[in-house]
Amino acid sequence: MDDMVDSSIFPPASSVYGTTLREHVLSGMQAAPGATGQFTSLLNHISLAIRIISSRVRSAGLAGMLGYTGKQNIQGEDVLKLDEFANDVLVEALERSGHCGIIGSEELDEVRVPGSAGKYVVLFDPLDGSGNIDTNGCIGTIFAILRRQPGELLPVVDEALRPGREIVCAGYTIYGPSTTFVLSTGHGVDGFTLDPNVGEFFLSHPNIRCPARGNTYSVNEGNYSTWAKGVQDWANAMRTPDPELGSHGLRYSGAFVLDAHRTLLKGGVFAYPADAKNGKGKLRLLYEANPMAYILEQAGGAATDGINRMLDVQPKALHQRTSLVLGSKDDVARFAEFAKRG
Ligand code: AFP
Repeated sequence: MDDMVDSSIFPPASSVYGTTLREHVLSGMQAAPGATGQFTSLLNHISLAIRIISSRVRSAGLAGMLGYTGKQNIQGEDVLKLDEFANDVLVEALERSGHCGIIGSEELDEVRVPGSAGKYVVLFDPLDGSGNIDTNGCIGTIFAILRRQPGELLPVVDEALRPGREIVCAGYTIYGPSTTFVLSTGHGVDGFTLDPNVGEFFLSHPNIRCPARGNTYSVNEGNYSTWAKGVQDWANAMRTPDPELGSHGLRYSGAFVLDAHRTLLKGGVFAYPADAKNGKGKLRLLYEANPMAYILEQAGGAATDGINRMLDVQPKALHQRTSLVLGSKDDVARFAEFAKRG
């Protein structure tokens, strides 16, 4: 008997292979009283969509997926072929899951209502930073999940127009040198890396915490002349070595998902303030700002519209833009001090 394996006892997963995303999500479900498995299934569908997108991104140049579709989205932006592909894959995965009642996407004019009675609302930016695609730069996917409001018989757009504090799960993926999946279901933040040979995400960054202060700032300084005076003063302060805070390096990739990810891991601050061209800011409240704000807060960081907490903003429109400042608590607070001066 001694040499027989007791099949009821798994060896510690780390002894042979790491914890998979699937296991991680499942163990969260088992710990949640009354869980039905629908949320787990929804996340599994999202994870599959992400792996399909990742695979296509990796071969984009070979698969004829570079360049534009010739169409424009509701925001008047030219739609790239990969934008469209990523959107279609996510929409299909969510529809097939049977658990998503309302879909909102940066690439869809209106919310989509799958024919199911799914109890979740999923909002996403299918391919963030898509301006980087044709130059082989980093791009990513960002999403947020909310529970549909109890008692609603018919899904309505208002179910998508809810403040970020009602999010129950948010995540993003970076299609970079490796494919990274960062996820929060409201109990901290964990990061997973795709093993492309196995086709699985493995836990690589458990319990991510954003440092209270960092030594980089991330902003499109090309917009300097069109910022409010307070924001200009902030940028000047960041450029100037401070006796107490030291000096700050500038890091900006043009892909929000990457700039936010670096800020989450290493600390510092990312800012996309309003400017003359983007009077209300550029980033999308529902598809970019809120999911990332949720993740930053879950990791001990902060996110604001410059002054006020991002997750408390009441959305009024699906494609609403916002100014956004996120990162280390102290660095986000420092931005607000300058912004309040006008
Ligand atoms: P999309 O690629 O999804 O349209 O988003 C691009 C983006 O909104 C965000 O990823 C960047 O932080 C930001 O634009 C870059 O804007 P600038 O080119 O104005 O700096």
